[in-house]
Amino acid sequence: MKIKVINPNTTWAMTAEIEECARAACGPGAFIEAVSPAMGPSSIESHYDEALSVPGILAEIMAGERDGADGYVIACFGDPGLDAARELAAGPVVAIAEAAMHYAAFLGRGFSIVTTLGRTCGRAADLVERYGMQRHCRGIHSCEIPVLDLDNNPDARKVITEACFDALDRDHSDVIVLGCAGMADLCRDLSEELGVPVVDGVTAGVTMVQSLVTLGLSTSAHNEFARPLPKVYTGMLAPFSL
Ligand code: 2AL
Repeated sequence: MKIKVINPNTTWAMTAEIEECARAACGPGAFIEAVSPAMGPSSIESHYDEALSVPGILAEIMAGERDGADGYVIACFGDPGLDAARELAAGPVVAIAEAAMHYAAFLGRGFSIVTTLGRTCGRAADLVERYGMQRHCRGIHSCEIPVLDLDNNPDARKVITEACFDALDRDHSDVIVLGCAGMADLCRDLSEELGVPVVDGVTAGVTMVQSLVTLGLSTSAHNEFARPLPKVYTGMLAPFSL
């Protein structure tokens, strides 16, 4: 089984870290390939970044279809391009905010999301509504560390840990959901330190796709997610014509 993990930002060091976490979660039963698109923002922390990450994601889905990928993970907590990716891919497509929230709902009565910058909290709140998670999500918190500083700021782990403790306390929640793919490597240690389940969307996403592929399940192409109608795209988008 081949699972393609798309880190929609173009920071390959982060992609390598995502790949390592995804491989450790799936074990030998799946071949994981993590990629960054050839075009797009170096990190995603605004609506503008997110919108401009989508063509690169869709190009990677198209390439994955040619290369025989069995399923995909979109590894950015804004879940960019998810619906469009589902229209293109034959196999299942799972995005990390979606996967993490569903896993967290199995593990306690309420979860708190701890993400990077405060300006990304609105998107996370929209996704909570989109996935019907209002009953489970007790709060969305930021640690005010930009995505690309997660690996460079020597205080990042400490700041995120404090934000998680604070979230558990303020929200009376049982579970933490990590709000960025770049936090995947912190998941185990945080869980030990906090004493509650901590869900990272990358590992939730790949194991979810692994399960769906194992069960022979994929996106229904019956109605909305049928393949897009063929038409001409112009200008820079010409390669996207179907
Ligand atoms: C993210 C993420 O997961 N990757 C990225 O570049 N930005 N999300 C976030 N809330 O910062």
